[in-house]
Amino acid sequence: MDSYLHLGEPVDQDNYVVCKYRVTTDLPIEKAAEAIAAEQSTGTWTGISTLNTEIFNNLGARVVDISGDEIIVEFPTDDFSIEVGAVPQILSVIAGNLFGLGALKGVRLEDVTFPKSILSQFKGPKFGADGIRKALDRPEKPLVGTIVKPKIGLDPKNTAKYVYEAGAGGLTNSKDDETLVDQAFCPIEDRTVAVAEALDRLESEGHKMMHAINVSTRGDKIVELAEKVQSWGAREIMVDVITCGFGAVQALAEDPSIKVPIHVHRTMHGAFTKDPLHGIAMLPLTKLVRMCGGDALHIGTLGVGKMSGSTKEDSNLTACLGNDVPYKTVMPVCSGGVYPGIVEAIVKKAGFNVQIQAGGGVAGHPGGVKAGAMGISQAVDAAYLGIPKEEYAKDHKELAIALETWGSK
Ligand code: RUB
Repeated sequence: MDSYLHLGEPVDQDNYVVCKYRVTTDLPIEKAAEAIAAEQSTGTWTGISTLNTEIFNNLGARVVDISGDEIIVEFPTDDFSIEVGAVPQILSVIAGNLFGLGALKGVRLEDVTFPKSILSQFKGPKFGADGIRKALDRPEKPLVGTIVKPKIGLDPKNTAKYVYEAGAGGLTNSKDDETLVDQAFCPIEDRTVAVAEALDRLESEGHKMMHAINVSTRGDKIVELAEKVQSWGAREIMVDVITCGFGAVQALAEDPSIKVPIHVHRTMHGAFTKDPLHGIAMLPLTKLVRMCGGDALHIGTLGVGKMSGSTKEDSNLTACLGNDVPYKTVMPVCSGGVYPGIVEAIVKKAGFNVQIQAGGGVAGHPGGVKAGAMGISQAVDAAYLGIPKEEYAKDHKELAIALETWGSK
């Protein structure tokens, strides 16, 4: 049987799923790379009598490059299900047992690229960034949103009041937080109806806004819940993709009865994205969310806000907005410890085609939610106009107070 090592051979993006891993090991890295390729394709810890040359040559993974602690492993497309678009089996191949291999001290999936034959199995977003902008009548400026805070505890009436004040203060978006779905203190139907009334009132006052109702629940109930929430007036739904699964996003996005955008939260991702030497980087997750049909996705604050993350998230911007895949774009959501004083820095890194989003950075404003919304909207306007925030704050007191309260970067 030949080796899994095919070093120096050209990477075959057309017929293989190509993965980049970062490997930490005391073994010679070639050995570690072979162990990964074997475990994730046709091998195991020892030779086996049942593996013949034909299986090995047709389905064996190939290590095509080793540079320092980074290896490139490509998997034949025949290693993957032929059923129409199935992320679970893809992840079992590219991000499965390898994380537990005793031979490795650490291994991190840094990136993955799929051939057209697999990309074509997925439909991507129904709306995408452009569809969300069209619905909000906001063609160019960054979207600006909030997360209702406290993340749990407000009743439907006060949730709707928060949303109305946020919209009246100029925000384009708001959302449930990741832990709010259908608790007794805020039943999802009552919340959805109350928020819908607030959004209708804002629209009658000339302000278009979306609020994402969190429908994260068990797989066999999530489409039904989303249909109900839509019938109660929701203009956007939210799914926690890691806790619900990529299949949940895909089921909602591909269901013709769901006619509102899907805001994708990524809570729990930190369990495997945070360690730079072990786990899965955000980039593969971002690519899978776009394939499955998320219309907006949290990608962090490009190293500026509260959630740790390097500027490698810039690659997540490309994965959301790039034209290298046959799908609509995904609205990148920059959130997590955001406040007006860091909006300029985020927009400088991310550009205008993003959704800037703040919870504490709105609800924590000394003037209350509406003033907080005005403050961050003013920060976004300043960044869009290219006016330094300190300058813009001279004529915009809510921004001035926010800069005084939280400072700036
Ligand atoms: C942010 C918030 C979100 C985080 C999640 O609230 O509630 O859950 O954005 O992090 P606040 P990420 O603005 O008060 O920090 O967006 O990185 O997934």
